[in-house]
Amino acid sequence: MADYMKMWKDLGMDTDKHDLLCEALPQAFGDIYLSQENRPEFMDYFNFVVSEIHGVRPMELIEHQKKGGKVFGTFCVYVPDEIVFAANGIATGLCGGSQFWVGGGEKVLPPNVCPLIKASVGARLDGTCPFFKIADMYIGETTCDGKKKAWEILADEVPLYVMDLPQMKRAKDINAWAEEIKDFKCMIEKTTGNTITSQSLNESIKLINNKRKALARLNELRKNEALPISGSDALLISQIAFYDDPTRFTEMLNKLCDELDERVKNKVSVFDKNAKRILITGTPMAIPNWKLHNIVETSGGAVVCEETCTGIRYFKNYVDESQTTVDDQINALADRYMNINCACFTPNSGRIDDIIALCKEYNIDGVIDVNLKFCTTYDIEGYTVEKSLQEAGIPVIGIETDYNDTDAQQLKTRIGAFIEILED
Ligand code: BJ8
Repeated sequence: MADYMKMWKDLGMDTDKHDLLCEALPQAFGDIYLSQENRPEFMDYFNFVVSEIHGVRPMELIEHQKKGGKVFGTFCVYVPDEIVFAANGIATGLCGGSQFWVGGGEKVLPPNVCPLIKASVGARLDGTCPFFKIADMYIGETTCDGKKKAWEILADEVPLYVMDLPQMKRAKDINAWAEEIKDFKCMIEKTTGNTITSQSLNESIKLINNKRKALARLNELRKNEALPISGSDALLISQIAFYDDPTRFTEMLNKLCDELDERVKNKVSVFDKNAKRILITGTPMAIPNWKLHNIVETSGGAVVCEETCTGIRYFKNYVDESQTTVDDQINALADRYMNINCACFTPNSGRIDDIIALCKEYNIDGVIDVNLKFCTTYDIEGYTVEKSLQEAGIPVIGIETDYNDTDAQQLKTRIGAFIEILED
């Protein structure tokens, strides 16, 4: 990594503590990623983005601020990035995915809170992540109880705006979400000093749709029998999508997909033909949480699809680009976003339908339903997920884990045994 020490110091980060993270990350990345065989050449771009994770993009965000632009940190795929970009702001994902930050979160949160929340709070309080320092404002949302209460703690640190997400999907809830997006638009306009027009919103809708289309293209390629890319690499790309510049990311991902098209034509696979095709469903895997994919893919499995917010839920469905007034565009945004099936909603049968459909589309041999410890909504919904899959005759295993590596060996044994029993 180049020398970004001055930038980190200027941001008020705890650079001594941050050095420990900078030492650990390349090792973990090397062990999990660079040790894979036959990776696509174009993964070099994504390797570079990770190797400079606390350098290149933070610098760009600071440059944007120097020109008067604002940066908004988000924690959930329901927050419409389109509104932020339409006001010449930048939205960047902030969810913490490392055990490194959990201790910092536990200083103010009870231990029985999900690690994603603890890591996100810890990254801010410990001053060990530039993204958390750079963001002018955090955008929270009323999804799970843990997040809702964590916003109150983070609000002492940084301006924090909370979007009130309905928890059902009746027509009146979709209307309520459209109203909430309108309020969000007003706040973003006020904070950035820029007016959102139908033209600027149309451009940002296309910008984010194009990112979704590139991610969908990548995932289409994973339906092939010869798998041109590993699930670990696909997860990494999805994680990077949350913070990289969207135009550059889309361009680079499409270039990678061109290479993968060639691989498919030539039947180049990164897995042995006997590898079992696994779908992962459940809680999101924020960067650098690569644990489960690595375990699966070193135990005879190939992850070919993720029904998670760092997978299909992030990019499925596009916003209608044909609307010409801001009000109609906001209704189109509300329609698209309320199509996401998070366990925070009740009922959430759309998610079960999605999982069953994905099993067919991706020719899945078995499903791993993963839950981050203390995530109550996904944990409880796991009962219905597993029951529905069993009724459909699809093998499934439920896993609960966190960011700690202490259960890695035990998980390896359980997942290895599960993959072993899957039929050819
Ligand atoms: S749309 S999954 S990104 S809320 S923080 S719910 S793991 S206890 S992240 Fe999420 Fe939006 Fe839903 Fe997706 Fe559970 Fe932890 Fe809560 Fe979490």
